[in-house]
Amino acid sequence: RRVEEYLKSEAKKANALVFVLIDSEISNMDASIKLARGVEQAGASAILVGGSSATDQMGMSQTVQAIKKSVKIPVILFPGNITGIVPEADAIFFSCLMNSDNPYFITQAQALGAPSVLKFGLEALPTAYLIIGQGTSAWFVGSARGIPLGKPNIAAAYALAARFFGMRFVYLEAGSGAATNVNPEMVRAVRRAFDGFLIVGGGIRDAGTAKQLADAGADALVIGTLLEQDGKLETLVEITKTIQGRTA
Ligand code: 1GP
Repeated sequence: RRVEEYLKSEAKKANALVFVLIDSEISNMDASIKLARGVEQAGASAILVGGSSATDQMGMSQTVQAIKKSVKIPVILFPGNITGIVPEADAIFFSCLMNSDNPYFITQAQALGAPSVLKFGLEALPTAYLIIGQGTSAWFVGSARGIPLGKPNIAAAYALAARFFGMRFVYLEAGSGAATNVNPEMVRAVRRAFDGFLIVGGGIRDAGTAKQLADAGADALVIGTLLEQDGKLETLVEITKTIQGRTA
C-alpha cells in the first residue's frame, strides 16, 4: 500500500492535497509532459490519468509512460472503463460508480478489469465514486442518477455504505467542467459519515472555493479543466499555497 500510505501521510501535513487530472485525449504527448512537470512544481501531490471520455488505451499507455519518466509524484489511473487500465502507473482508483443505474459501472467493468490490474501490478485504491448533479460527461457516460447538489444527506448515506463495504476512498465528483462544484455542506456531511480518504472534484477553478472544500474536510481536490487553459498554472500555485501552505 505504498501510494495509499504516501497519500495519507501527505494529507496529514496539509489542509488538503491537490491532484491534477490529465486527460490523455485532450493533450498531445509533449503538452502532457510539460503540464505534468509544471503541476509537480506547482505543488500537486499526484497526477491522475483518465476520465470518462478517455477510451484510447494505447494513447493512455503512452501518456502514462511519458509522464512517469518526467515526474516523481505518483501517477494514478482514473479509469472510466476497462480501457483505462494500463501498465506502468503507480496505482489505480479501483472505483465503483455506486449511483449508476447500470450494473456494468458498479461491478461488471471491475470484474473484467481486475485481472489486468493484477497482471500490471497496479496498487488498487478501493474507491466509492459518487456522481453529484447532472449534465456532465461522467454523469452521462456512467448512466448515473446524479445525487442532487442540495441533498448532502444522500451523499453521506452512500459514503456510509462505502465505509461499511470497507472502501478506503470516497470521490465526490461533480463532473469535469461542471458549472457547479460539490458544495462544502455536502463535503461536511460526507466527512462526518466517512473516515477514509475523501476526494472532491469537478468545477473547482479558484483558491477560495478550494479553501472552503478543504476546510469542510476534503483530503484532496482534483483539478482538471482549469489547467487546459494556458497560464492557469498560476491559479494552481495559488490553490496549492492556500490549502497546503506550501511554496512552489
Ligand atoms: C473530473 O473531478 C475532475 O473528473 C476534475 O474536474 O475538470 O472540472 O477540474 P474539472
